[in-house]
Amino acid sequence: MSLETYAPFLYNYWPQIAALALIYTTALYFMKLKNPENKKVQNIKQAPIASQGKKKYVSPDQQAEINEDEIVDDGSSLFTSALPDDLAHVPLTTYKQYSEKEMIERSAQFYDDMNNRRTLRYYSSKPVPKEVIENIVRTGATAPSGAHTEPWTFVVVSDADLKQSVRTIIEDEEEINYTKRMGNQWTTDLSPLKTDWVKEYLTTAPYLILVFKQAYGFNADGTKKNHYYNEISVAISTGILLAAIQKAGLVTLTSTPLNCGPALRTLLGRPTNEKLMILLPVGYPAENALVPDLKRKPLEEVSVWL
Ligand code: IYR
Repeated sequence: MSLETYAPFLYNYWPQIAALALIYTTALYFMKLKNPENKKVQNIKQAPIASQGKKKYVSPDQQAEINEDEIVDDGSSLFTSALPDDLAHVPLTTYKQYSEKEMIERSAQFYDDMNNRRTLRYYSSKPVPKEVIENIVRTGATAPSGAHTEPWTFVVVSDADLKQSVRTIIEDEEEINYTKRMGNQWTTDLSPLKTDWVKEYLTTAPYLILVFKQAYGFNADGTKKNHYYNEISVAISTGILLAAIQKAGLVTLTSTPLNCGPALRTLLGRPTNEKLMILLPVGYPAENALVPDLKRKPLEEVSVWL
């Protein structure tokens, strides 16, 4: 019952077979190294960093944490709309027209208000009425969305312990971002703004609004519901939120805590179809708060008129 009797080929050629298998697995390994894109989800910690050069640089914030834009279409011939089939179409009674003079004044006034908006990193802990924040969030949620799916969740945090937990998660991760992930070009670009991984505003600002996009939703029967254009819908909503914060006389910071999404989502008890897009501390400015003296591009530089 020796190998020689039962598998003479294997017995005679095992060194050659072993060598071939080794060459084959080594070749596979190197081909994978050269072409990592076929990996479905890249681990953010393995992202190529800028200083390593050569390879096309994909910044960590360009890498999706979940596969967000999967559109469900099972080929069924029995589709039902997420909105009621008999949805009424009613007269536009809320529209208000202004004279040309009023339009010019109003648009100039709004530009002036918005042009005075500044991203702020230093906050007072002075309390803000909850009703103001409720109105701000309501305003953000007036944004248009793909097929009116309203694919957003605004998580409003005012609890001191929870704010501290948010801060700990973000500071731990941001330290790695600044020292390892962002790369020299990115940190050099940011250095005039004097930012770093210490985020005091996360505990001093009376409110944190964490804006989540819902990559998809659920129908009443539990099946997946498509949230078309969910990312741009949430981006528009965030813009409106910023305008509402400004209009209320408060300040904020458009913070995008890199690689903290899943940990914050878990901390706040949000489901896996939701992905953190932006975190906005909201409050009054700290006394003597400084802002970088930035200039905005003039109209001629930001627009083309044909
Ligand atoms: N998210 C980091 C880094 C940062 C990135 C950009 I782009 C900025 O404009 C500012 C900061 C932070 O919040 O510090």
